[in-house]
Amino acid sequence: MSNVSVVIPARNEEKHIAKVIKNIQKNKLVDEIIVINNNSSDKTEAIALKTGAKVYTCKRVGKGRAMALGLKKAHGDIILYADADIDNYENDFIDKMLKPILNDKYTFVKSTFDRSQGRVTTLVAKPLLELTFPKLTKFGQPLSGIIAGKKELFHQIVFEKDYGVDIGILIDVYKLGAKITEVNIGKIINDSQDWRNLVDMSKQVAKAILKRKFENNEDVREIELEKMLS
Ligand SMILES: Nc1nc2c(ncn2[C@@H]2O[C@H](COP(=O)(O)OP(=O)(O)O)[C@@H](O)[C@H]2O)c(=O)[nH]1
Ligand SMILES: [Mg+2]
Repeated sequence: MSNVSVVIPARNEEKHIAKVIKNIQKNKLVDEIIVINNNSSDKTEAIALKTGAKVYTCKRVGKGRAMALGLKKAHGDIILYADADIDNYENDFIDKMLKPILNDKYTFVKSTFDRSQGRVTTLVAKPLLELTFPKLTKFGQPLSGIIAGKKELFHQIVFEKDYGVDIGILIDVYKLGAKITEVNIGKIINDSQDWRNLVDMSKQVAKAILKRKFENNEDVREIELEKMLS
C-alpha cells in the first residue's frame, strides 16, 4: 500500500485554509496533511494548526520554495499538492488525482478544471509552450498547482523557487519521460489576482520555460543570438 502526503503551500490564506484542510481530512487515502506557511501576516498558521494538520514555516517567500520544503517533510511515497485558496474543491478531487498513480498506470498527474483560463496561462504559458515544448500544449491548465506524483520522481528534479515551479515541474517530468496524465477535477473558483501582480508571475513562468528550452545548449543560444542580431 502506498502512503499519500498532501502538501498545501499557503501564504495569507486565513479565509480558506480551514475549509480546504477539512475537505482533505475526509479522504481515507490521505495519510498526512502538511501546510507550508510563509510568515503569513494573518492567522493562516494558527488556523491550520487547530485543524491538526502538520504546519511548517518556510523562511523565504516563494511558492516553489514552499513546495520543496513540503517535499522534504513529507513521509508519503505519493505527494499531492493542493492550493489553499480554493473553497469549492469537489469531494472526490483527491480520488480522481490519485487513481492513475495508485493503479500504477502513471507517475505524474496534472489537474485541469473548468474555469475560464487565467491570463498568464493564455498570454504567456500557452504561447511560449507552443514555441518551445509543443507537445505540452495539450494540457488545459499547464500552470495548475494541483498535481500528484511519485515522490521519487519529484526527487529527480529541482523546483523553481517562485511561480515558475508548476510549469517547471511539468516540463521536467516530461523531459524525464515520466508517464503523465491529465485529470479533470471539475469546476474551481480561484481568487483572481490584480493584474499588476501578474507581471512578476508572468516573468517567472516565462523564465522557467525558456531556461528548460535552452539549458545546456550553447549552440542554440548562439544561433538564436545570431538570428536576433542579423
Ligand atoms: N507558503 C507559500 N505559499 C504560497 C506562496 N505563494 C503562493 N502560495 C500559495 O500557493 C497557492 C497558489 O498561489 P496563488 O497566489 O493563488 O497562485 P494562482 O492560483 O496561480 O494565482 C496558494 O495556496 C498560495 O497561498 C509563498 O510564497 N509561500
Ligand atoms: Mg490561486
